[in-house]
Amino acid sequence: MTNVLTELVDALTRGAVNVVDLTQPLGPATPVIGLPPIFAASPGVTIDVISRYDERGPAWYWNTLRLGEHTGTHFDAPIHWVTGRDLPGNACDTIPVRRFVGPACVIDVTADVAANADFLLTTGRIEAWEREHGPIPSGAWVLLRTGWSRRTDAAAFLNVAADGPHSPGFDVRASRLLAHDRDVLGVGVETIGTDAGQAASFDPPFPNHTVMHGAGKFGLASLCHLDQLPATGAIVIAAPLKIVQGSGSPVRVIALAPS
Ligand code: 23J
Ligand code: MN
Repeated sequence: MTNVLTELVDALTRGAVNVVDLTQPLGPATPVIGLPPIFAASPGVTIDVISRYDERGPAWYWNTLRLGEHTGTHFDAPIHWVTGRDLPGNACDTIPVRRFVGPACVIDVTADVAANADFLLTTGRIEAWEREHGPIPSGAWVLLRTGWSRRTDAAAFLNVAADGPHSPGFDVRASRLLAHDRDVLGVGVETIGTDAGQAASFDPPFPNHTVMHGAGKFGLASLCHLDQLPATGAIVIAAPLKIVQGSGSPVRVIALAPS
């Protein structure tokens, strides 16, 4: 007897399917988003030892964690944004688990971002991608491959200038196309957040958060290894911690990809 799951296990064993880690390490060196100073800031990561095979606990090692929900590779739930505050199933503990698994559409704009750190994905680029790869299916993650995760130095990753941070993102019309016309699960990015670095001054401010979360869609930030995924054909698994009324969560994002 075979079924799709025994075939999957067989494909994993044969190496026909790879498990790709799309997650950045999470620790005290993890950079956190800098918002305009009039807004409250998220803290960095603190890890304190409770015991480490010592007088505090002779046979066990464990730590306490302090961190913001939106730290490192993380999930954005619709309740994160005011536009999604009253939607059903909008928080980490109430989103149906079915929505934590979906196909990936990877849009590669690495060359554009190398030339312009403020690059925004446009509807035209999405439509050009669809002419090559087919329509973005309902329930897919759209992953914006920018090469930004190669910026391993925190200052280069945040890329803050006198006028604020500079990093790529989405034109508001692209966010609307993906959320309203394609019914995606959400968008995933290699940058610190799913809006462009300069998005605090856009109209509306933080347009991707505004549109996606208002439509009940998700976000994934600080992804890596998107260059190991095909444009279509991979499956993303991204399940946030079941934080009661959580607005987001650090997450281990993995993809199943054909070898
Ligand atoms: C709060 C305010 C603005 C932004 C963000 C959080 C994020 O990017 C986030 O992690 O959701 S842009
Ligand atoms: Mn976030």
